Amino acid sequence: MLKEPGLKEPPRLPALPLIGSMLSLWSSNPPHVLFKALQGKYGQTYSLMMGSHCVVVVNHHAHAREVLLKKGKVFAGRPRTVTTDLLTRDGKDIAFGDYSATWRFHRKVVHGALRMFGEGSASIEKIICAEAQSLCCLLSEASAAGLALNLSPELTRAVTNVICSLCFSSSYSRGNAEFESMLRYSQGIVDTVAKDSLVDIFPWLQIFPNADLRLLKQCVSLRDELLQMQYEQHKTDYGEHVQRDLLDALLRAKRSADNNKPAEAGAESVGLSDDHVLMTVGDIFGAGVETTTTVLKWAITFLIHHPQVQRRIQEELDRQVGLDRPPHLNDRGRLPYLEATIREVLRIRPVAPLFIPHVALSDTSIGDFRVRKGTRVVINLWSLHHDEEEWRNPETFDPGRFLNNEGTAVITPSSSYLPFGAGPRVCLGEALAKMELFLVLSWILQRFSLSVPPHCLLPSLEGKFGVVLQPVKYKVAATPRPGWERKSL
Ligand code: HEM
Ligand code: PLO
Repeated sequence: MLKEPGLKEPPRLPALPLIGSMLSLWSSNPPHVLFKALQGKYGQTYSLMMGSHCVVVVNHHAHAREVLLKKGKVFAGRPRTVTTDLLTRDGKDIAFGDYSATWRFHRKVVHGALRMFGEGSASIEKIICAEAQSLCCLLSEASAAGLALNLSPELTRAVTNVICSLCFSSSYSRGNAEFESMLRYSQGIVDTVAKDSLVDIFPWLQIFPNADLRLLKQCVSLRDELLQMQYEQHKTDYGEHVQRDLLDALLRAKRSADNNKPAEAGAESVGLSDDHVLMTVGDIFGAGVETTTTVLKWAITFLIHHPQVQRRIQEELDRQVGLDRPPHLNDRGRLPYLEATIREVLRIRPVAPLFIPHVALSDTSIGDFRVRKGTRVVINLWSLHHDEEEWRNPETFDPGRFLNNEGTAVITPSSSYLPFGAGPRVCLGEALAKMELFLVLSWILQRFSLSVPPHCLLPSLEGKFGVVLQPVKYKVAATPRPGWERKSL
């Protein structure tokens, strides 16, 4: 055990044998809001018991940075839970997989492949723009017919097609039965996985009938069927010299690991089972779809609440891009107000307000607090992004806080901002997500103004907490902007 002098135990919530701190956690508030409020009584970093597991909750950026960056490797573990084990065949993926040589190899292969097919490739911009265009055509048809739309399935399809093309070189058309099935199973998984539900805290509850667990198992087996189909197809069509997509890249890495030839010079020779390949591509697919779609939905929710922000983005687009061409990725530097708006959306409604829990891989410390090996560490990003000491009026949606005084460049005004995490477990899709958010929002706002349909209430700004924090369903009216009424899209 760590015997450094001066280290002390973090303040601890009351705990009873077996049930842990459950009585103090009983609340109608979602966990990120409750954990923020508990700082008042216990300080910024405190511990609690979830069943038999010790959990340290971190609410301040200095301690969060120590966990993620300074001691990133020490805190790079992940806990095993009943629901994530079901989703990932016992942690054979990247996001929920524990820190190991196979995990490091995996992350490296996927990171390289994402750079090759995603961020680093000109064609990804074309793919995103094609999806943005098809989304705009749909808005135009709906508006001509005087219809308001629930944009959620349409945004999901656009984002899914980008990730499908990256992972499998395929895409879905509107109304495709496989896509409809994917929408249902993915929502089922988001609603039931990794929420610290009772069965994750008390694994023995599995022996009793449990509706959530049943739903999760059904959804996971539907997802696995779709992934397996793609995998079989790719194995049949695989050619040593062409890498079409991420699945081909994983197949190549697997084959060279199987032949005991490291995929790259210096890489460790660790095996990749079929399950590892399937679960990893499942991760990228799931993360790729649910996160970016959720941010787009939050962005539109806040834009509807703040028409003046919409107008300012549109003025910037009119000035910098005009009416004669669509926005390109290399316009990003010329559109600081849009960039600032995206940053503010990611601040005010972080996709993963509690990240995925980290685990201490050895005895260590956070600040002056002793942390034992095996302790789970929850970073409360909600507290970081709503810290009154760091952000003026943190509950107010104000993109201007991310601009310099002249309004000409984006800035990050506080260190208490980590929407994609940091360190060894930093998000793998940050660059791709930023490209998608920028292109989809700029295409839509260049052409349309968004509002609630007449006689409807503004959409709720309260999210539904799950493995991602999602906005509730609502309808949007899209009105073509002057100059775009009859223009071919
Ligand atoms: C992990 C945010 C989009 C793939 C994470 C984490 C956060 C995050 C906060 C957890 C970090 C931690 O536990 O310390 C976001 C946001 C996104 C986004 C805000 C969209 C705006 C994506 C996309 C992909 C992706 C598009 C895939 C292409 C992943 C993966 C992990 C991850 C694989 C797990 C990394 C690991 O555990 O090593 N993301 N993400 N994300 N993200 Fe993202
Ligand atoms: C989303 C539902 C999918 O069907 C499966 C899936 C895989 C990876 C998960 C993702 C879900 C939710 C968002 C997660 C992502 C891995 C990293 C990402 C948790 C459950 C974040 C934001 O941390």
